[in-house]
Amino acid sequence: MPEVSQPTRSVDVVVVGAGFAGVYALYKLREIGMTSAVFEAGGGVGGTWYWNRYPGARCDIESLEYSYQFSEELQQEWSWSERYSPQPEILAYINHVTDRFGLRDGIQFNTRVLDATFDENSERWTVKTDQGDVVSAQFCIMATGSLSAANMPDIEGRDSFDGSIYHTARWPHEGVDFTGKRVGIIGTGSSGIQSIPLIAEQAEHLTVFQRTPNYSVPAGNAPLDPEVERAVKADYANFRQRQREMPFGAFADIGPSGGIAAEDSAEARRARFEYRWEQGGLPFLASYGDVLFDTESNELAAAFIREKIREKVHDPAVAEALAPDTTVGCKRLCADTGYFETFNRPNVRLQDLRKAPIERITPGGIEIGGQEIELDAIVFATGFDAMTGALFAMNIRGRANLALREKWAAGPRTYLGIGTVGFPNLFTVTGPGSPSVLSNMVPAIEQHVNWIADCLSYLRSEGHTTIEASQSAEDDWVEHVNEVAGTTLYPSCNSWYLGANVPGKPRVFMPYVGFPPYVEKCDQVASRGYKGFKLGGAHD
Ligand code: NA7
Repeated sequence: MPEVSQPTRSVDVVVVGAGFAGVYALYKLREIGMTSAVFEAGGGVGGTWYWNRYPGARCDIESLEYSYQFSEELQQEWSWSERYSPQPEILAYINHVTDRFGLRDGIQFNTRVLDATFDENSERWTVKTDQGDVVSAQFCIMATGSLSAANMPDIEGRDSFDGSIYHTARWPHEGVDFTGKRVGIIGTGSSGIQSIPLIAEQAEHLTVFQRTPNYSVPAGNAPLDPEVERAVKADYANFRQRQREMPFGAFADIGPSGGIAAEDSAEARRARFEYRWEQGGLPFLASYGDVLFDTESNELAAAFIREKIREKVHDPAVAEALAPDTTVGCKRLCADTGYFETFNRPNVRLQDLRKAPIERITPGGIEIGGQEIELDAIVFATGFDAMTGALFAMNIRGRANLALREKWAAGPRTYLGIGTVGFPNLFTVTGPGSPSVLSNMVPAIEQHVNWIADCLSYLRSEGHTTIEASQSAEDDWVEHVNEVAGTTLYPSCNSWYLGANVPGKPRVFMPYVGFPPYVEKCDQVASRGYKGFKLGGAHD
């Protein structure tokens, strides 16, 4: 007999997670007069910005854009100090928002949701936590984040290491002092590329274990120009509108993109790439309109970055090892501050794992080719089980006791990235099948939470008790997401967008490419009475 626990509490909505999505969901639920229970595994708000406290952690979207827009007062009163915000400032911001809108008392911290089960008779979810809560709710909002389940590779001997082991996504709150230490860092994605220059400055010696070299463009971070801030704040609504019209919902003022790289003259192309390089960060991918779509244009952009790497890195052999040969932008492009230059330091060594992989971790370090590299500390900058990891960490069961993990065993299947067949009244914020990580996350979160709140109000006013994606809408949406991804170069490398970084994970492109049209599609679905969803209750 399965253990039956009686709910200790009954609410309209359970929200899982108190990052940017969960905090705003709580705000909206209160606004529409719905009761809620919000559970957060961390000891505070912030989600990814609560956990990722590694040195150099910083957003790759500009501060004035990576922020909420639901309150004009909030937009006006908050001041960012840098063009790209460092993690402590983003964490301070989300804490400010939580307190300014009186939301903290609605969140239960240090509480991990273990289980969410839908009962077809009562049409309610029962949610259980590791703190013994058993809550009955009509709806569940999974605000669990796209990058929250850390990927910790199971390397032989890991537990035998005598020194300290860290993961960038679980960084100690008190910080780490690497002074006098021999440090090894595994991983050269965004977290590695941001932290390596700072760890190198502090450690006695740093060995960088690189499996795949990565493209990175200097972020061009700087103190936020007060003139820029004044201009944006003078007409924030217009700025947000420009931002909404951009392909990734960000970089409102980077200037026109477009054109075909291969058709420009070599001089004009160099000038265009140089301009974007100087501009810094992700806008480099907007050098031409076809960089993410056409192999030849992509290779021209990639070759430009490789040339820059060769200019920066003094040792030609190290420069070659650092120069990627894959599609640029296929893995998320990194934005760095002094990354490649770090390899000119005498205390930094690059260990190219393509030549010889890690054999094992030993009590004294990392063994490669029968040789031990002696280390006092190992940093795993090995990323996340992205987009589905945090959902699968819970036991989510829908109709007929179907587990979400089973339903998505061959890859996530959703309608609009918001709902999935067999799991009525369960919403995913920026879930797989929505633009999520291929858009500016905070506005994407607001758009989803607004849509969900409007939907809940509609269901209530029309007397519906359930909402569930229809099979045909879900099938069509999954096909559409795959079709659009197939027109791009995204599926051409082993990225976390595809789940390729986690052994055994099905290789399926998870985010939806197409931010501005997506918002229109969501609005159309809502305005047509939630077309593609089955609404139950009122007229059944
Ligand atoms: P990423 O981008 O997934 O990078 C993880 C890095 O760790 C990447 O270089 C991986 O190499 C490497 N990795 C992962 N597993 C291993 C093993 N077993 N051995 C050696 N190297 C390994 O994660 P980040 O945290 O840097 O960034 C994630 C996102 O956060 C980023 O895109 C921004 O959106 C913010 P691989 O490339 O798989 O060969």
